[in-house]
Amino acid sequence: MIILLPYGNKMNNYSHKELNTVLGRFTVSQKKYDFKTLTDGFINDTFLVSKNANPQYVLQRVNHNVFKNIDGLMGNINNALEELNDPTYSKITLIKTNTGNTYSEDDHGYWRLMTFINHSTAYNTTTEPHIAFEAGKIIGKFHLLLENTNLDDYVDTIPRFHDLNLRKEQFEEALTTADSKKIEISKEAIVFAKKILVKLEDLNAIKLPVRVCHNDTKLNNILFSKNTNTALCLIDLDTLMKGYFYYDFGDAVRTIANTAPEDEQDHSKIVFDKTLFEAFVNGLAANGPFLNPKEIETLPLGAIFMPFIHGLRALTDYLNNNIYYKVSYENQNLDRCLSLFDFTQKALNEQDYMRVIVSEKLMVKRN
Ligand code: GN1
Ligand code: MG
Repeated sequence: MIILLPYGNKMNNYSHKELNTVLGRFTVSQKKYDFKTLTDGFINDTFLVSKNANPQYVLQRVNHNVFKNIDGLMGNINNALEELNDPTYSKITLIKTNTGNTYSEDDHGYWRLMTFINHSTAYNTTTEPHIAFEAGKIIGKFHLLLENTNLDDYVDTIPRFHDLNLRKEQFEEALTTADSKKIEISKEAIVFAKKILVKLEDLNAIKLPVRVCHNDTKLNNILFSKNTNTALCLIDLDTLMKGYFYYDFGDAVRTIANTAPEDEQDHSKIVFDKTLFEAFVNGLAANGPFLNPKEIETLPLGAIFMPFIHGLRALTDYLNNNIYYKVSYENQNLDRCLSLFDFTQKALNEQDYMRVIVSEKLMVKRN
């Protein structure tokens, strides 16, 4: 098997000395820190910074190939951090550089340093309704806190990130250039993609309020208290930009109602778990009403839209020979696609059920 090196892999090969030099440009006490590479992300390079085995900070090199507008991205995060003030929301803050900036640039790229919340953890998957509930509660809180933020202050850091027309064009383009063997291997996925693309066309026509969304609300982007399992905050604010609520709903559902990881190869392990789904929706509802009826109507489709669009992007990247996502083996993008498409189908089978649940729990009851 060919093991492809992760995209931009050199980043993970920094020596502690080099990373300490980067840290020296930030306003932290100058000690010799230890670094551990965190490998869960597919885009940036992330390091946990510790002193005497105590985690203190998270250092990140932002992937400039993906995020072209670093100033805009950091500006978005700063704007949101100003609004995310609430006793039940623990936010992560950015540590300034010695020159008062929120990031530092060198030959290797753009670096930023963030505070680490002690005794916190994140989960890739869960079987616990309490975790699903807490995830819903913190996502709802995040949206409530950002409800009145000025949309004009936010730039689109990845233009058309969740635009299905763009993802369709990129997929069709990949089909014209891909290796014929790859097309053959993924032929069932290609047929499925074409079918679902038609099904989701109507979603575009619905007029919805534009909100500042997180746009990557998979479960492992939520931080939990290790002691109480209370959700603390959302992390990874890079894709924070304008969008529709169903994006954040759907991305959470794909990783919470499914107890299997997103590249699970044994599809019998991929499930749409109703207990977890309901716990998640209950968590959203615990914030009181904050969605309009049209937004609520789109949620069941959102729960197929998000796994599907991620599956489609993974398929496109597989056909393009893994130029976007970091992969640890050649067919990982295809495995992610097949698993995400499987969940898409399972969520599609539960459309009527989801419609009942979201309307029962999230619609304002009028007497
Ligand atoms: C990427 O690197 P990470 O895990 O933050 C991707 C998300 C996907 C995710 C797949 C900018 O995020 O959209 O949900 O992989 N981010 C970007 O889990 O493409
Ligand atoms: Mg991300």
